[in-house]
Amino acid sequence: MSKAKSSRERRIAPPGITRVTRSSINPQDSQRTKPADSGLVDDLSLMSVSEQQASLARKGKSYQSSSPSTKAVLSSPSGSSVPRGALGTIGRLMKLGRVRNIVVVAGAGISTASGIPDFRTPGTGLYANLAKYDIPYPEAIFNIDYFSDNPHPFFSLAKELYPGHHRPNYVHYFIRMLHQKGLLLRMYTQNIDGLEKLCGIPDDKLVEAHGSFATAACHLCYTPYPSEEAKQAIMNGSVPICTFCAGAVKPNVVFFGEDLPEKYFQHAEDFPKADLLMIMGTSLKIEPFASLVNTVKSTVPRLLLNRDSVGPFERRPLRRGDYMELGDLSESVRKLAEILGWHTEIQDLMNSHENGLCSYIDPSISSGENSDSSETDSMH
Ligand code: CNA
Repeated sequence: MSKAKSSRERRIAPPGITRVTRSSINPQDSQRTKPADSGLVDDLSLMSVSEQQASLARKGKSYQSSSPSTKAVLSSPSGSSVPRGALGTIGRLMKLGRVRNIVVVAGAGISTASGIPDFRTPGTGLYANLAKYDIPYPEAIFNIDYFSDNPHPFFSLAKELYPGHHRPNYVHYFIRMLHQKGLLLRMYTQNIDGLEKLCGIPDDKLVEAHGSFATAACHLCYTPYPSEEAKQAIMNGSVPICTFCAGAVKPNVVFFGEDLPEKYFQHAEDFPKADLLMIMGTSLKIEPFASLVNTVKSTVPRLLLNRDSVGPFERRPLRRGDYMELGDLSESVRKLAEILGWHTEIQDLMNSHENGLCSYIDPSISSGENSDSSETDSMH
């Protein structure tokens, strides 16, 4: 135990970078409150919603897709019609070519449609169903000290989360379509299920901020361990043991108190460049990831697609340029895809991929191997 602690304390951040570890504590929200000053947001408010809707937005009401207002349409300069509401606003902006560098921030909610429970959804979330793991408190399952004493609860969960059991869903393919259309600057995901890679989002467009199962290492001395062997051991109910120090090996999923992968620090360049932030399926409760959403320019529109309002979107009034569509994520994303005229293309992509006809995807990705280990380099 003490060995584990001292070992972790030896971890250092890359040169010139403040060491950042994963934490469940959400510090004081640092949302900037200065008024937006760009013409872009002015354009948005003019073209997106009626005065009445804008006023509702400032009071923090969400644009429910099922509400009558979202069924109304506005005429665009090109003569086509776009529904009102958050999706209509963002869809229109995208169609006008005003958005070219989208940063997507995602969480477990994008994978629930693939059959993977998230953390916090009441009833179905992992935190509501932890009795079978026999742990004293929910976060223990991702606590490195707890793992050091007893790796079995995490390994039980890992059996369910290991890539290979689940398929990407419409939301993943929508994000891949953003990339194919040349609009995706980067996707930052907290997920460890590997579905982003599996649907074909390339490594250079993806930051798996909480690591992944693609590589494995000793949790004490960080000696790399063959990921396939680790998987086999975990699937067989045994603990993979480090050949160097006999510590328990774990997949390179970032636990609370552990350093985030080096790739995460790319955010310092990406977020200031973003001209649209899409936040999908996350409760924004885990730091430092959650605070990323506050690092885009104050003039940049942010779209939240989630079942409930979270993070800075809980504030009243909403920041100018903040838009949210509350409800089922797959439905919301599908509506946005329809507004953009991408729905059929996404379905075709999904079908061809599912049929194994899509040559875009690297076969080593779909077989669960990983060709990119750079993100875990800083951990060893
Ligand atoms: P969370 O705290 O469970 O939040 C998920 C959010 O998504 C909640 O606000 C839900 O309301 C929302 N949501 C869930 N399903 C839907 C849906 N169908 N439509 C709309 N909204 C939905 O999870 P976070 O991602 O915020 O927390 C970060 C943790 C979760 C990360 O560190 C992950 O490692 C961890 N996690 C990942 C996975 C995965 O990889 N699939 C699964 C479970 C937990």
